[in-house]
This record gives sequence, structure tokens and C-alpha cells, in this order.
Amino acid sequence: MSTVVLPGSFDPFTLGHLDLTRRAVALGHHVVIAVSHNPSKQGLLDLETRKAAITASLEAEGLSGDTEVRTLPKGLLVDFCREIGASAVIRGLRSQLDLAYEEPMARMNHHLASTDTVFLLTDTAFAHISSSLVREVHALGGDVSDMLPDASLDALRAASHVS
Ligand code: COD
Repeated sequence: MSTVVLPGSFDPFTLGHLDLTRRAVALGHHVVIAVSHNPSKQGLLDLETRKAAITASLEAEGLSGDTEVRTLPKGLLVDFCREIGASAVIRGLRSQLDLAYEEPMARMNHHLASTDTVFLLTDTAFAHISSSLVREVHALGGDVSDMLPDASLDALRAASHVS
């Protein structure tokens, strides 16, 4: 079993992220979910809240044994991969837009440390879901309960005081 890193902001962790994790585990990997603060994105949930929601979501799906949730330290992703002995980075692709965002990062990570990125095409059932849209819909009073694991929904509601 090889260790792979699934990095992201996960603000919040969605059913799309959960599906991505499940599929990486099904390929035989031990998946380290590395939760990052992404300064280019406006956040809602603090890091510890996101990690707790991810841990609870994985537990509820019976995925705890094949996964772990860590904070992505400040610094290069490739250094973190080297530190924990990860063989690759896992990322999801929902669309051509994702590919345009991901391609330079994947090329840079390969240039820096020969770290490869494995892309999994998103299940169409989740292709419209993004954390930022979930936050927006929720903030405007829309129902996001069918896009999130229960623990993420609870965290979102607690953070925004919308029931
Ligand atoms: N279904 C399936 N997959 C999804 C879905 C969905 N509905 N939504 C998102 N995903 C995928 C994304 O495509 C992504 O692969 C993953 O889930 C995580 O998504 P996000 O949006 O939470 O992740 P980002 O883009 O915020 O992550 C940013 C990084 C942590 C990758 C970035 O900040 C980083 O690489 N930091 C390290 C700094 C570094 O090394 N920089 C230099 C080299 S690039």
C-alpha cells in the first residue's frame, strides 16, 4: 500500500471530496488528507474545525483505517510529501477549468521534486459542487444538506449561525 497526499482547503469538506477520498482508497492507497490554509481563498471554517469535520466524515464512511487527516505545514507541498514518504499527490478534476488550475501546480511539483500528481475525474453526480459555491448558497439561505457529509453541515451551520 502506498501513501498518497490529497491536499486541499476543504472549506468545507464536501461529498465530492469524500468521493475522491473513497476512490483513492479503493485504488489501494493510504490517503493523507492535508488540510491547508489557502491565502488566495476567503475562508469560513478554521483549520481545526475543518479537520474535525473531515475526521468525523471519514469515520462515518468506515474510511478511518485507510486515511489520516493532517495539517499541511506552511511551505512546499513536495517537502511534505517527502517528509511522510508519499509517492504521489491526488487531485480531482471536475472540468477543463480545474485542469487549467491544476496543470501548472502539477508541473511545478514534478519539476521541484519529481512528485507526480494523479488526477481522478469527478463523478458527474458531484461535478457541480465546490466548497466556495456551497458557502455562497448556504450564506444566502439555500439548502446544501445534500452536498455535504453531516459533520461538515453541522460545522457550517455552527460557523454561520444559520440553522
Ligand atoms: N468532486 C471531486 N473533487 C473535488 C470536488 C468535487 N465536487 N471539489 C473539489 N475537488 C477536488 C479539487 O479539484 C482538488 O483536487 C481537491 O478536491 C481539493 O479541493 P480544494 O478546493 O479544497 O483545494 P485547493 O485548490 O484549495 O488546494 C490548494 C493546495 C493545497 C493544493 C495549494 O494551496 C498548494 O499546493 N499548497 C502548497 C504550496 C506549494 O507547494 N506551492 C508550490 C507548488 S504548486
